[in-house]
Amino acid sequence: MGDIDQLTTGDLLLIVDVQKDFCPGGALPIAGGDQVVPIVNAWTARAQANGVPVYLSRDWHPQCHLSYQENGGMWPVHCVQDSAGAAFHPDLLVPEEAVIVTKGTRFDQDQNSAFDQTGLAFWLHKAGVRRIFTAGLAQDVCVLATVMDGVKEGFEMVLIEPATRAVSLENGARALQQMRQAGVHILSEH
Ligand code: VGL
Ligand code: ZN
Repeated sequence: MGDIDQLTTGDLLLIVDVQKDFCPGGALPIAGGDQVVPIVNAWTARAQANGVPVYLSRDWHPQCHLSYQENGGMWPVHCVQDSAGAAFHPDLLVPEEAVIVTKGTRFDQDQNSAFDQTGLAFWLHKAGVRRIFTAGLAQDVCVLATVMDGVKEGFEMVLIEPATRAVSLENGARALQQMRQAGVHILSEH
């Protein structure tokens, strides 16, 4: 394992769901969601400077989706494909060469993890990625699911904790605990 806060060959930066709907003023606002943006941007710049690939996932639901309250799910309507709210935060640095991972497109189930039925693990293994730095929204939902799947897929997972925010603080604390127990490295400084 390389230095834990040094991006190098074999690393990947995976930014989870930093979309308008998850920020204050959005359809499913997370407190302080927009505050992750400058931290994430600094990591993106660092990744670019070190030749480390940057991937960004986005929640991208059909207009009618099982996770919506109107369909018996637990969330308000959010991240509808091609809607303004589904766009990345306007200040988020999205390099031209960044790879977008679209998830949540199934009508019949949620895909909280960026690995869930996307083929992402296959691709990253093929590309020689061994360690994945993650950040984004929400710490207790899609970041958690993505990080735990990353562990299962055999990647060394690093969470940039200051660049995440939880829907629920209580669940956020639980999520951190769960990740720690799974062997995830939690960076508490940026
Ligand atoms: C998310 C709630 C519903 C997330 C997605 O990206 O964390 N949260 N859909
Ligand atoms: Zn969603």
